[in-house]
Amino acid sequence: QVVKGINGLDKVVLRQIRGSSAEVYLYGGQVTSWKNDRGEQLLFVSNKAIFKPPKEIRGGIPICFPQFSDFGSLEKHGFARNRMWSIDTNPPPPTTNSPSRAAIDLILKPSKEDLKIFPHSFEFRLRVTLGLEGELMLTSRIRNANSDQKPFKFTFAYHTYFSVSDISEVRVEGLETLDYLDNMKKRERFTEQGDALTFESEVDKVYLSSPTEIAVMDHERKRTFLIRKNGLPDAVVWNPWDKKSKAMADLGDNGYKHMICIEAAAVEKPIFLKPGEEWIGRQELSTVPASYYCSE
Ligand code: TA6
Repeated sequence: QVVKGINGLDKVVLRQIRGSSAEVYLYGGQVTSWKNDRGEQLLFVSNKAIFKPPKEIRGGIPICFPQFSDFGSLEKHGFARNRMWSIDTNPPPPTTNSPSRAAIDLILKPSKEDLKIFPHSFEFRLRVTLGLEGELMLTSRIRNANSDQKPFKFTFAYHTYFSVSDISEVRVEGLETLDYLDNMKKRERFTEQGDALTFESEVDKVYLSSPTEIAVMDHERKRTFLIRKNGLPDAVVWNPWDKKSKAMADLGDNGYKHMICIEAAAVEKPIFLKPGEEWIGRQELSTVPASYYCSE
């Protein structure tokens, strides 16, 4: 099941009978490819991405855990994205027994070094499932495995980079009129206007208590991405635009034009887990032709 990817890093390839596929690197537990049944790549991975630990992979779906961004004392976005995950040999039972199920179960437990910076024993089980129609589901189960009576808290995001033809032509629906924290303005709280989001400069916002469905419309490709989330109240929207792009060696000067990050997340209110408790956070991605989607 495990094959060699870039720089000899282990990866798992999921394939569906109708032709869709996905790739998951054990490094970071990171999805780095999601293709539809026509073989079109739906996720953005920078052509300058560095597949070399401990550098995180720029693109796909990095997992931010146990901390989103720098909302805490850990390194930015936590450490799950630059740890080596393992295949879970004792995964939770599948929710469906469908013969067409293509899935992989990974697990991350803290190393001794991790426990020095995050002194909590946890078990993080990640299931990546590719559905018959090419939909991509990520399910995270995080359990407090502390043997002392200590609870712990964390923040989380599926830092999903969608591939778009041209960021200036993209519209995002589902976040209108919500409150958000603006990372570019010291995380001050604002309220979004009533219109769908469009992009003409850098954006870095955390939308609070967002609906469970968000749509990303790519007019040029006549494609709409649907993001459905569960257990993840917030939604992050990020595009670095030209200046920040240039400052990031692994994004490439024009990388920003072809990506938009929409991230199912739990940021504003950290998740608390008592010993033995488990949290589940899901993100399901699918696509529909642009004309099929109607937000009303
Ligand atoms: O999710 C948005 C964000 O937190 C931004 O502030 C931006 O810096 C981005 O993530 C990328 O972070 P990274 O550490 O991967 O360069």
